[in-house]
Amino acid sequence: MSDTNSPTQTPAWARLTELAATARDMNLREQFEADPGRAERYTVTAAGLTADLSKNLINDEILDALIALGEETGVAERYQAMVAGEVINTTEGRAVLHTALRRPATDSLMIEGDDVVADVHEVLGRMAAVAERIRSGEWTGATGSRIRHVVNVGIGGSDLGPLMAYRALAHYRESIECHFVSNVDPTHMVETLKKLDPAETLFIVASKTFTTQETLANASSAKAWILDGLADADASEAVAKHFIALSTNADGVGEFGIDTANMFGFWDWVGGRYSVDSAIGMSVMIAIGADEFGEFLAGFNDIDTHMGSAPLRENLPAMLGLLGIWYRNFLGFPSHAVLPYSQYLERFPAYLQQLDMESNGKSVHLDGSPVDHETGPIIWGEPGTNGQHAFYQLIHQGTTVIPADLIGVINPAQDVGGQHDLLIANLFAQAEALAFGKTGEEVAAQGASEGLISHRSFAGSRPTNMILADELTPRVLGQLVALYEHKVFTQGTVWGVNSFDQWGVELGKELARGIVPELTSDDELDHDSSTNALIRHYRATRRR
Ligand code: G6Q
Repeated sequence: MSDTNSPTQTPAWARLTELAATARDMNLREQFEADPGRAERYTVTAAGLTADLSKNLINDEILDALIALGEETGVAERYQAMVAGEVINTTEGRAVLHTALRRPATDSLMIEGDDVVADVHEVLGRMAAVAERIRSGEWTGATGSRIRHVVNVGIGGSDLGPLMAYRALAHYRESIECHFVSNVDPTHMVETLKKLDPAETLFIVASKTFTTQETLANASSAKAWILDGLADADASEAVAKHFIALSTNADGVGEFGIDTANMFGFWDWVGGRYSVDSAIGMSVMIAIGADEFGEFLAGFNDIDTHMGSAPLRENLPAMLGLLGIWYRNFLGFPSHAVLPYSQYLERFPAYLQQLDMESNGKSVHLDGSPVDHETGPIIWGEPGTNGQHAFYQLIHQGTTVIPADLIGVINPAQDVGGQHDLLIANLFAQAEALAFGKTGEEVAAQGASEGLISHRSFAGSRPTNMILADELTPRVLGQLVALYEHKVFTQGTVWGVNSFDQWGVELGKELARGIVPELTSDDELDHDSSTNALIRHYRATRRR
C-alpha cells in the first residue's frame, strides 16, 4: 500500500477523525439512558461466543464509519484471498494458510497442484496414531517404561500456543503430564527436569525451522540428560524412543538424530504464531486425545466460516478489530488489556501478546512506505480476579484509558461452594464500574468526607468488550483463538501492513550471535561504549 493507499486517505478515515473529536467525551451513562435497546443492539454472536460490545465508546454513526473503513480497506476481500492461498505474505513470498489446518477432511484446497487439506489430514492421522500409542502406554521408553511426562522444547510460536492450550484444557487432560521449556536460560530446563525420570520422559522438539538457537541448545541438553540417565540403553534407541520432532526441516531433524519417522511436519505457509493448530499442537493432542484435538480444530473452523460469511456489522472478529482501530487511531489509546475470568486461560494474554504484537507491531505499509498512522497497540493482561488486586486501579482511575476485553465462561468445569458465581459477579461488576463509574455526588451521598470525594470518584466511560462462552471446551478454545487471529487480521488489513512477517525479531538475534564468543574471549571489542562496558563487566565478574 503506497501512501496514497494508506487507510488515512479513505473517506471513512476522514469521517472517523471528525467523529473522534466529540467521542472522546462520550458518557456511557448518558448513552445507555438515551437508548434502552443499546445492549441488545450491540451484542454480536459468533459460533459459541457472545460478545456484548455496548460498553464501548461508540454510537451508530461511529459504527457505520468503522464498517465503512473495513469495507474501503477490503477486509472481506483480503480474507478471501488469504483462505484461497494467495501469496499475501509478500515480504516472505508465502501464502498464509493457517485456516487450511482446520478444514474438515471432506474439503480440499489445491495449491500448485497439491491438495493441502489432504496433506494436513495425513499428518493429523499420523499424529493421532502416535499420540494414541503414547497415551495407551504402547509406546515405551528405552527401558520399557511407559511415558508419563512429555516435555515440549520450543520457543515463541512453538511454545506459547501449546502451553496456553494445554493449561486452558487441563480439565480434559488424562494421564500424561506435559511441561514446556522455552527459555535458553538453562535454569528452565534444569528446574523442569528435576522431578522427572528419564525412563518415563518423552521430549518433543518443536521448531518449524529447526535452526532456533534457544531450542537447539535446550534440545541438546535434553539429549544429554536422556543419554546420561539411560546410560545402559543403546544411545540411538534412547534418542529414537525419547524424542519426536515437529518441524518443516527434515534435514535438521535427521542431523540432530531424531528418526524422521517420528517427525511431524507442517508447511511454510503456517506462521509460527499461527501454528498451535498444526503439528506444533502435538503436546496438546497427547494430553487430551485426538478426538478432543479434532474438536479444538473444529472450533477454529467455526470462526473461519463466520469470518468468511458474516457481514462486518455481525462479524465478531472484524468488529473487535475495528473497535481496536477506533481506540488506537482515533481516540489515541496506546494499549489494550485482555482479562480472562478463567484461571484455565491464565496464559491466554501472553499468547495473544505474540499473536497481536508480532503481527501488527509494524511501521511500514506492504509496499515499504512508512505508515502515517499508529499500528498495533500494546497487548497485556492477567486473569481476573487477580488483576483486580493488582493493576485495575490504573484502569479505573489512571490518566490513560485502557480498553479491555473481559472474557468469561458461564458453566464452570469445576465449582466449589458457589465460587464460580463469585468470579462471574466480579466480572460483571468490573465492566459495570468501568463503564458507569461513580460520581462525586454518589460518593458524597455515601457519607464520604469532602476531602476524599475526588479520590473516591470514578469517571467511568472506560470501554470494555464482554466476551462470554457457555463452557471452556476444546471447541470453544479453538473459537477464541481464531477470534483473535482474525481480529489481528482485520487490523493488519486496515493498516495495510504485513501481519505475517516478523523482521523486527532478527536484529537482536544477529547481534547475540556476535556477542556469544566475545563473552569468553579477551578479544578487542568494537561495539558502542555502553555495550563494550557491559561485556567487560560481565567478563570480569562471571565466575566459571
Ligand atoms: C512466530 C515467530 C517465532 C517463532 C519462533 C520459533 O510467528 O516466527 O515466534 O515461532 O522463533 O521458531 P521455530 O519454530 O522455527 O523454532
